[in-house]
Amino acid sequence: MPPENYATYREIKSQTEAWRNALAVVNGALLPDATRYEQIIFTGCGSTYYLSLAAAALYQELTGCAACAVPASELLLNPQTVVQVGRAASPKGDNLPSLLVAISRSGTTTETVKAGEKFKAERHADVLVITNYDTTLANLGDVSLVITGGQEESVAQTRSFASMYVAANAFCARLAGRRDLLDAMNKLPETGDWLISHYEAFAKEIGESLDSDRFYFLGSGIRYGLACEANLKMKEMTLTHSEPFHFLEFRHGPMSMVNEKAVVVGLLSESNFSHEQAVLNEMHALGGKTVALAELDADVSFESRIPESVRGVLYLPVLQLMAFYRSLAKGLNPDRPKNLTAVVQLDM
Ligand code: F1P
Repeated sequence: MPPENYATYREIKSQTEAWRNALAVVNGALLPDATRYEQIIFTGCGSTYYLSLAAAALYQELTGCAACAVPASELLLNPQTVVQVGRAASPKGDNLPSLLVAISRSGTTTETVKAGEKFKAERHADVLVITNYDTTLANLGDVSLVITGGQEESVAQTRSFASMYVAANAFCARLAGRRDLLDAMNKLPETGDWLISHYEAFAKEIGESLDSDRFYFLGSGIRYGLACEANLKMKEMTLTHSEPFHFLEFRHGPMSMVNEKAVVVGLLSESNFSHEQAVLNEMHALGGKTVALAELDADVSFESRIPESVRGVLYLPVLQLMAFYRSLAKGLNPDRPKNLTAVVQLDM
């Protein structure tokens, strides 16, 4: 079957329109003031938990205010282990409230909805929602950013994830008062289109090489959540052993798994390029295949001139295409990952 027959392929290839939609939604929204909050917590499940990791890191980097990311299930079942329970808003109203940013493609994942409801009721917190559908979670949000252009038929998130990620980046830039970053983000869609057309053949070649049987995705700082998401795509679509790590963590044990069947994919930064490239070079010397993505001097070079903090979405399309083509090469259906449904709804 030609790739166009798969919804996943069409969604990956058309995603930059959804990025544009995300920018328009966030630019037009009335957003809260960052200084009103004692802490900001990002939450979601699966892909949207990984998005939360990426967003919390960026929020903290841009605003200097503490932010964390927690899986919605942990916020629901073990809140004392993931947030400062003792610092909940006191009945006297003498401390600042928290802001929960709840992220979900569907807006109907039970853990995320319940965590949002509980957090709002028990902690008198505000809830800001990032989603692709105007459903349960959007109704719960004090502010809801609904990126309808990211909606999709597929189970594995590609266009949806990227659209919500762009929205989260723009949200962080706005709360940090960084108009310059928001303006720079307008160049993302055109750069994304160029990357997709320029590097699709490369993604196909790496994805289709079935002599590789394990993938490691390395990303540090604001890129770690993206490395997690790329690893999830590889698992969901291709049933291949895959793991994410922070770059320098990879030397502390995981590299024992590197051999000629391993692919080590690096989401390199500009700020720590030499430290990160050194890890890839060592893995290459150990026999692994390495793939580098970076602004310049990499197998996939963005050449975007967009500031590092808001260009993260550019890592996604090529890695999504890599998983898509591997899925086809393994005789799988990328639109229907094994054992998965698009939404997890629980009776709890
Ligand atoms: C989250 C999610 C997806 C995953 C899976 C089940 O959904 O975990 O990331 O691919 O198919 O659902 P959502 O809350 O973002 O809609």
